[in-house]
Amino acid sequence: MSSSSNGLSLYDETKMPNILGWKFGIVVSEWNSGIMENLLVGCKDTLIRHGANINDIITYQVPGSFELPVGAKILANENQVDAIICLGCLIKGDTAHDEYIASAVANGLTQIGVMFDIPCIFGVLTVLNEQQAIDRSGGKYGNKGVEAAVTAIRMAALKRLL
Ligand code: RBF
Repeated sequence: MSSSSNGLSLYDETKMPNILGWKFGIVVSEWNSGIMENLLVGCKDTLIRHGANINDIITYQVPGSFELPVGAKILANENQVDAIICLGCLIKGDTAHDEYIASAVANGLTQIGVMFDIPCIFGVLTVLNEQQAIDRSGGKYGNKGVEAAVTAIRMAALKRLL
């Protein structure tokens, strides 16, 4: 996977299912709020464009990316959803905090997905600086919020098929 690719931001919409009636959870971190707003809008718009009802999208806010796994667990315990999308933005600083947090979140979300048997999508930017985050939240490298929504739809469809 190339860091400069548009990934799933450019995808074949005709191959996507109609998701009317499907339920989705979104857990979104508050850190780096401008970036998060763009990821969230891209994510919600994509679900709605493919047929989801706004009332079937449950959004929980958590303080930071580190809290995403527990936020996802609370959401999974309280709601029957087809998939949970976790959105965050970790920007590298002077210390290694970003590596510890990213690794904890990746492990935590994997556990939640397996434990609850619900697709739990890692929509966390792990970038070196703010410009890289801007480029990936509606900028020249697409919007990872859109990609997270597309992945959630595809995984939810796989689960419904089986
Ligand atoms: N949370 C984020 O979502 N993005 C960040 O870039 C981010 N940077 C942090 C830097 C430091 C030094 C610390 C201590 C926390 C940071 N957090 C960040 C918050 C973290 O995810 C969590 O909310 C707090 O550590 C409280 O558990």
